[in-house]
Amino acid sequence: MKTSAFFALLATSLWSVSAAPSAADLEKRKAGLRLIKTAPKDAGRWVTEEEKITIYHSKDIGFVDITDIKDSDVLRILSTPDGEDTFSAQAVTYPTAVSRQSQVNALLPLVSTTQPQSWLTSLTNFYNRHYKSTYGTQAGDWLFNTVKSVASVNSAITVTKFTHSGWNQPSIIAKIPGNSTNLVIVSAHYDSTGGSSSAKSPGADDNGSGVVVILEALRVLANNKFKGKDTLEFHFYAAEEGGLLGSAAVFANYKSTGKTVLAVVNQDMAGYSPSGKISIYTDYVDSSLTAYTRVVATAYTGATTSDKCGYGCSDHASARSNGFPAAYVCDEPIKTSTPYIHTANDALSTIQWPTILRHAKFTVAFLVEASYL
Ligand SMILES: *[C@@H]1O[C@H](CO)[C@@H](O)[C@H](O)[C@H]1NC(C)=O
Ligand SMILES: CC(=O)N[C@H]1CO[C@H](CO)[C@@H](O)[C@@H]1O
Ligand SMILES: [Zn+2]
Repeated sequence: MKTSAFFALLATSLWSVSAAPSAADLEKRKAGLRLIKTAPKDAGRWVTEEEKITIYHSKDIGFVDITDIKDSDVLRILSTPDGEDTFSAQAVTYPTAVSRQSQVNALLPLVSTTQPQSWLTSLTNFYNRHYKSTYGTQAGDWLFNTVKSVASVNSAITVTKFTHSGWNQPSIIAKIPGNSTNLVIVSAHYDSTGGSSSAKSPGADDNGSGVVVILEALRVLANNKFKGKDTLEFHFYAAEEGGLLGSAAVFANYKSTGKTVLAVVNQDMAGYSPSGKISIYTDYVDSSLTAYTRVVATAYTGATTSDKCGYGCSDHASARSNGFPAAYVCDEPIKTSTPYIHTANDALSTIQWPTILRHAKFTVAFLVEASYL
């Protein structure tokens, strides 16, 4: 159920970033610097690619790279404090209860960690998956071929590379067509970061875990020739660690081509949870979709926790800033989350497989339920 009241931006006296670059800005661009924002009211500062890692990632400061964002609506949303939203995403009415239990319950026993263990081993064996390194590009080729092979059991499924300008690592999109072209999207980024662009960074939990979770959901739905009312997409983003660059390009494209998106559920870390509960984050997201996501997660995986992760936390911010309803699902509240993030110790051995299983089951359940929105 949805109405397509696209992008109802209300005029207000918002502080905003100028979309027109000055001559001095063009010089900085030419020198290879990037303009990043760390908060709604941060006008942005020019940094090197290396400084993104050494100054911001190392202190867990979220940021959005806005160097190439030209859309003034997007810049306005990125400059609006959380909770002071003066825009609404594509308006969708979400159910308050689950309704596809028999279909979901038939699929959940097919979800397993066998393939995720093998995929995450391959992903973490790349020395790093930095979006500008050759390892990062090789990881993209491996992931593209793996997604294609998982999808190949159902010829209705398409798998495409979304190529980016400025770096070689592609984003990858798998699509299970439904009766309608309206989209329900689950996403994760597959790039990783360590202490520098050339440092070792296996990125097991951050954020290889999200990748294998949505890939396992694709495997189960593909094997069962699942077809819903809405079209399902699985997005594997490049360059999240560069400041949400891959997802920004994908959603800018979806906005400019007028796609109808009913839901985007992003998962970044999905493999380390001492609490044993899915955590649904509540800042810089669509509150209605977040409530619905919690309904589905609770129905199929039990009690959930909540937290906030701040500005530029992960790729759901790109969906939201382009006017699409977005939610963020994580493995744990920040305080008790993996201590190994963004280091060489974010290794396969720290992954808790029951957590991966829980998130993969949630993803299957969400996709089946939401495919009838
Ligand atoms: C899709 O359309 C076909 C043909 O009209 C119909 O049989 C099927 O039930 C529809 N599926 C869903 C999930 O709406
Ligand atoms: C920006 C980044 O490094 N990626 C994210 C991976 O997941 C964690 C937890 O969800 C985020 O905090 C990171 O920002
Ligand atoms: Zn990360």
